[in-house]
Amino acid sequence: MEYPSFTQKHKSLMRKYLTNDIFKKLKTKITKNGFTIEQAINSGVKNPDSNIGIYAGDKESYKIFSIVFDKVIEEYHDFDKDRKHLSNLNSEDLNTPYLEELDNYIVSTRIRVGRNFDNMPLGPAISKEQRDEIQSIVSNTLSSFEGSLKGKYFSLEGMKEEDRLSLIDDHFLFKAGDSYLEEAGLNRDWPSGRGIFHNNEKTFLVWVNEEDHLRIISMQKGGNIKEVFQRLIVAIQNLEEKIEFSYDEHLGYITSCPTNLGTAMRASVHIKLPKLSLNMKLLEEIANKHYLQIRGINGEHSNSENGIFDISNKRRLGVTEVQCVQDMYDGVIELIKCEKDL
Ligand code: ADP
Ligand code: IOM
Repeated sequence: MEYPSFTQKHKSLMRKYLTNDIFKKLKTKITKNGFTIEQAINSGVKNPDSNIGIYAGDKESYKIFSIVFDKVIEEYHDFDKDRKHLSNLNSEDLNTPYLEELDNYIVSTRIRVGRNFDNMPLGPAISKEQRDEIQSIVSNTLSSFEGSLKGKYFSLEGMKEEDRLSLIDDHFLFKAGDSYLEEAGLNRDWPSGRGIFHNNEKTFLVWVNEEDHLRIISMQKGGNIKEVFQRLIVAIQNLEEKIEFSYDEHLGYITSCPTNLGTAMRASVHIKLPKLSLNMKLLEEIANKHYLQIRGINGEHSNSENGIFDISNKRRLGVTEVQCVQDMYDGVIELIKCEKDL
């Protein structure tokens, strides 16, 4: 196995920290699920524009390949490896007052967490049978949900193409053929074992077997962030009563991409900032100050359209769930103030 031939275009954190010397130390190591450094970095090698470029095949990957993972994690989350991860799911600790004016700017709010079964490899190393088993356990568990969380599971296999495309267009479902996931081994056996659960209002959704075994999502129109958070927390607690998820004292919830470790939470708004969109330097300055990430409105690696951006918390590890949402809210308030002043 040779050191990858990186080019000037390779800009990921993996590329930054995977020196030839480190690669030599890691290239003969293998986890119990048969996952290697070559598989871990394949996405970042084949997709030079990857931001991170490295995935874990299992919890053990974070230990065996720690010389590179620790550096990526430290830089992305601003998290030093001797700190312990902390959790706070109490919505009363949020300071995110809902102001009607927010709805003039915020089109929709979405908060999601990733979760992975404790007793299974992560997506990049999972087998078809294991993936199918997860789908079956999750869809059965969700079928017992009542009240406002009651809904239906739709497997991707057998879903009408027009229904699939309309769920994607409306921002409810993941896309097919993502090249970053493809090269990470996450699209194997597609579409088998994948699907989506949602309630009638499509305010509570669960993705099954995309980048993580589960993505638990709460979303709605407008900017009532606390309401979205509260719904999500109830859903997480209901699921955690039935399924044991992979967790580590230091790394928090274990996820396939190191950006999602910790809370595995991304709290985002789709927000109209037409004036700021003409001054990206200022937009980025405010985003950096509040630890925010700017995405386009069709998911990761997409572009903004008509001055609408996806703004979300960047740090997820070493900060609590409440802090993730607070980062996003505080930054959004400053962005709106700036938009108004322009
Ligand atoms: P993830 O949040 O799981 O990392 P993506 O960035 O790929 O994934 O986004 C997944 C989908 O969620 C996309 O269709 C995206 O447009 C949608 N989305 C993200 N944030 C919001 C939001 N605040 N409102 C509506 N849709 C959103
Ligand atoms: N989460 C993952 N899809 N992403 C960070 C990939 C990348 O840009 O390396």
